[in-house]
Amino acid sequence: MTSIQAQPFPYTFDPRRTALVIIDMQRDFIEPGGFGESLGNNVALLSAIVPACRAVLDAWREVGALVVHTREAHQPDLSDCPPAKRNRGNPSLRIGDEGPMGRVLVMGEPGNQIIPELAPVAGEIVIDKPGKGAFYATPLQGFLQEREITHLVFMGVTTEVCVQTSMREANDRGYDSLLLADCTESYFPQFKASAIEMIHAQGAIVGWTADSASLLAALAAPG
Ligand code: TIU
Repeated sequence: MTSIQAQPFPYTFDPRRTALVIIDMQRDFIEPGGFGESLGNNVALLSAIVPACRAVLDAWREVGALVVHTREAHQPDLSDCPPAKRNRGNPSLRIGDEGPMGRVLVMGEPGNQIIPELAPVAGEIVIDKPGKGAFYATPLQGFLQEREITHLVFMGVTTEVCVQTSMREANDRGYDSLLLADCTESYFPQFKASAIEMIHAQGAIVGWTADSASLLAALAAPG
């Protein structure tokens, strides 16, 4: 077992039973011209976490533990995109519209791909999810059960939307989850800070939070 410094108290896990879950590090959220920018957001905030995410991903791959990538992605016919989601707000580009990186949030389009720095490699799981949470309408729980995974370490975007939703879904399914605070970002810094507090408040009501340095130190320590 490995134990690392975390909030509100140390997080203990067995890497063989733990998956690194990277939420929606897609061009649509991180690069100009995608869905995130079409909602009126400054995407530069999000790209700042890429080096920290890459360092964790490299260390995790070195250990040989499971990696899961998610993408917020809809079928080309939008049959899995409720009108309530497509019509929400006043985006300059709606889901399914043709944008500078192809059709927004549609599977297979250039903007829907994970950024090259964090691209999946053979043996890693890639989950296309139509909602904010990684478990809703996806095969994720079955894949984790097959591999006897009990703990999840989260990174990705955005903290208070898809990351927090996925952690709450994981919590209700019995997983012990850790969020790496410097490997997640929001278009709204105050929402990131609040989400992190909400997650570890009340004795880890949703899960734990820690800086990636704690995890990297533990993974590098001789086992
Ligand atoms: N992946 C994810 O968080 N989807 C969003 O739409 N996030 C926003 O913050 N808009």
